[in-house]
Amino acid sequence: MNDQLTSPCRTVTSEEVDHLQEHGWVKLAQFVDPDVIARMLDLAHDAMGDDADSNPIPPGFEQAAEDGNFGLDYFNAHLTFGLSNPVLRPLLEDVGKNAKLLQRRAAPDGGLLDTRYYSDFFVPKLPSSRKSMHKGNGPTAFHQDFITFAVDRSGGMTFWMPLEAYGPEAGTMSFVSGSHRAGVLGDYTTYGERDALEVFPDLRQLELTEPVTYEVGDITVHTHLTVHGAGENTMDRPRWAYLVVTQPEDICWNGSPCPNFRTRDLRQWEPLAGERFPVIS
Ligand SMILES: O=C(O)CCC(=O)C(=O)O
Repeated sequence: MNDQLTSPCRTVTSEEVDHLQEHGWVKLAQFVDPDVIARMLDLAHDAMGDDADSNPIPPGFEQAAEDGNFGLDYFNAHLTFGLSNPVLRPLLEDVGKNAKLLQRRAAPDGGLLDTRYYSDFFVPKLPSSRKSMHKGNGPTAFHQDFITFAVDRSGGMTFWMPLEAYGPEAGTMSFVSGSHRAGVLGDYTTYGERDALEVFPDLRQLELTEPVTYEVGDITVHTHLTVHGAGENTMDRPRWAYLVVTQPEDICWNGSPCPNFRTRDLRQWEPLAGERFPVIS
């Protein structure tokens, strides 16, 4: 394997950019070099164990984990801070360049607006048949991401990268095509036992895609206004995936508490910039 993988991703086509703009999501076939995916899978195993459930439980939450009350239903999220990792950094830089094309927002001074890094995570979905320490073994209820990220404007996107070939049995992504034009639909925690399709039945007028089948190197990208979900992982092993979240260059904090970044030293409406949120396009 080449130690200096300087170009882990190909460039998106204009058809792919149009698809994202029209439907709010796009599948990018063979977007990431499979060698890079193999290295990412190794990193994920190192960080989370072969069962994707062996990453440490934060101090003070051990009993909650024993009782099944720690973590999210959707996946076991592990923040990766990939910009400091030699495998992930070149990938994040390629993601940034492509995010700029997919975002396709004109900059005030001409050209296309740049994109910023916001966060990256390993997000294995654990087998639904087994009890786990971090939960993460349920379906991903249909939801929108926007309000969860505590930012003041739309334009953000998530690059969803499976680390192996998966089909629907793994709990792969489905999208409500065109839902990115439906406005802001609230935080998923306000839906109780329901999901966005139940709370906003108008969404049922739109096309719901089948769960996507991914070969190694295929990924999907969705905007933070696009409603999406995934089924349970019915396999007897983890569904390994990696997420990169990008934001438009002029993004600001909206002032609300957020688990994704430290807000202590920020002021409301202040740009999310500097070393924590670098421009990557
Ligand atoms: O990985 C999943 O099942 C869900 C991912 C998701 O909700 C997201 O990328 O916003």
